[in-house]
Amino acid sequence: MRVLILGGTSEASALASALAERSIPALFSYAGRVTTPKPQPLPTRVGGFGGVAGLATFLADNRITHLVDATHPFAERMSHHAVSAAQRRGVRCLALTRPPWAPMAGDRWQSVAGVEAAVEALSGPPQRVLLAIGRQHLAAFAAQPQHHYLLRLVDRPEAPPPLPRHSVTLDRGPFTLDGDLTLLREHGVERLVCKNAGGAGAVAKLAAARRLGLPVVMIERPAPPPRREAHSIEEVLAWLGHEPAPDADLGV
Ligand code: 3Y8
Ligand code: NAP
Repeated sequence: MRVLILGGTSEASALASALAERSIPALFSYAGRVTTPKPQPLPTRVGGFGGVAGLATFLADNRITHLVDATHPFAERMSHHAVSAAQRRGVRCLALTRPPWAPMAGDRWQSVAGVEAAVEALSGPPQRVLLAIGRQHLAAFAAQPQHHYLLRLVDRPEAPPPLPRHSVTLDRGPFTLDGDLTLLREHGVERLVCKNAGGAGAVAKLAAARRLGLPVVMIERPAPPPRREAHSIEEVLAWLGHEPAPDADLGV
């Protein structure tokens, strides 16, 4: 057995630790989106594979028997490529993912279908808006230049984003309620824009928004390809034929 984990999420990190603790032969993969990705307890490769064909070749060359797609729910292309490459090579494939967040009492969510719809939702008078969607889609918000944007990024952007009024806060999650309450209060944030990532790593901003009564533009996730899914480390270990140790704390 040799496992390839497509990473970049808290769940991927938890799975990497679980496999390393059991000495299950595995590799970890990052796209190379940030300068210093979190170290993993597994041999790690960084960078794209070169499309479906490149991933299929990688699977064959590295004698991968099981592919776990533990990428983020918005890593749409990678998830489609994983299913296609695994089918092409006859490699077993499983997605480790987390359910989307659902609104709770007190939430003021406006659900939108994608980044363009989120931009459209910001029509109106100037506000102070937290854009907690990373770096890859910032330029789209230039269509609503009237707002002051607070950008939360992992790395400082090489060039300033095309937003006339903005400030940057550098931070990588997982985030905390106290930290996000402080951030929203100190910057006088009036509205949030975020992706429905699910999981625990980025949920703090939603609890903070609820506490402060702030509206949230929630970008709903794209539909994943037809695939087998797991929502816990235990399910992945069972799929691999390795039952979890009885005393293991495998919460993610
Ligand atoms: C490179 C690898 C771990 C994994 C930690 C999770 C939690 C913290 C919350 C906010 C939202 C955002 C962003 C976010 C979170 C976790 C998880 C998660 C959101 C790292 C990481 C990589 C990336 C890539 C990066 C994207 C960006 C998205 C920032 C590591 C830290 C906004 C997604 O500068 C860039 O180009 C950044 C790109 C893709 C989305 C975007 O479009 O910009 N993640 N994030 C991975 C690779 O190279 O393969 O260093 O850990 C991982 C994590 N980011 O083990 O603790 O599980 O989701 N990541 C979103 O949810 O909207 C921040 O600010 O509130
Ligand atoms: P994406 O748009 O779905 O993928 C674009 C291309 O990036 C893929 O076709 C592949 O290149 C490469 N790639 C993506 N993930 C990879 C991985 N784990 N290992 C090797 N190559 C990878 O992906 P994305 O949304 O940019 O996400 C990139 C990374 O950031 C992933 O690890 C993801 O889990 C993490 N992340 C993303 C988000 C988000 O909001 N999108 C949030 C948190 C973490 P080739 O075609 O060349 O193979």
